[in-house]
Amino acid sequence: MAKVFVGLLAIVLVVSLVSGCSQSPASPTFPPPAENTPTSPASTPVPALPPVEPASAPPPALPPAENTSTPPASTPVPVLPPAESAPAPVAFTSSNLTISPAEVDTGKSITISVMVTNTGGLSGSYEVILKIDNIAVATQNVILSGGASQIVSFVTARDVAGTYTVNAGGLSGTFKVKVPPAPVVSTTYQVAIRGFAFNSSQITIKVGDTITWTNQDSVPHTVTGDGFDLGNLAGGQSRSYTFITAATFTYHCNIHPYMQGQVTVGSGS
Ligand SMILES: [Cu+2]
Repeated sequence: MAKVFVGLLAIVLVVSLVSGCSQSPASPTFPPPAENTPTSPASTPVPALPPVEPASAPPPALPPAENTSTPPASTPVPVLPPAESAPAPVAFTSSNLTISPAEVDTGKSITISVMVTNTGGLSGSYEVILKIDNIAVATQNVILSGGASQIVSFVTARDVAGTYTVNAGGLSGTFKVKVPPAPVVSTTYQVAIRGFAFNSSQITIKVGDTITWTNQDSVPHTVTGDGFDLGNLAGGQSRSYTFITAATFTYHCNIHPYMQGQVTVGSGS
């Protein structure tokens, strides 16, 4: 009989397992098998993830690529030697600006000079520009070997009085142009000696003026004054005297003292 019960139990168990019926009292024993099924499928996906990581291995491969690219980048290094072979580029400086004379009459020449130096090691050219009142009026081109200097000169003139600014080769200065003093305009006055008298016995002149006396009589007369004496003037003879001092001069004829005259010399403003 006991064998029969065991056999029935076994059958019940098998039937319940096959049917998957949870209503049987043996259901508590099912959970373990159920757990096994879920865990095993879930565990397989997880291992699949690690393979993804190997895919990230390519990055390590990139570095080598970079290494190969860097060598080309190092090619600029060869460029450095050429730079060393050109250590003395052309470079110009200006110095010693001179303006002579610093003050001049209108229309007179002014010489403007500047020293240009090539401070570089190579020969080169430089254009010196002369500006007067910020307007370029002349240029000169100089060619200098490395370390050489040259004085560049300009000559100019201005017809209008005033102060002018100069810029030559970047250096600045000034010069002044002034109107020359008005030329002294002198006048020559005529005084006749006629009829034993000085015609225009009183005359007013200015410094620098000249008086010419002419003896129109047939007898000699003299023109004798304070500080001047023209001596004897024969009939028809003329003599002149230029007054250079502002003053009043009286004069007479030594032969005929009653013949008198006066010259007033003004400063001429
Ligand atoms: Cu006289």
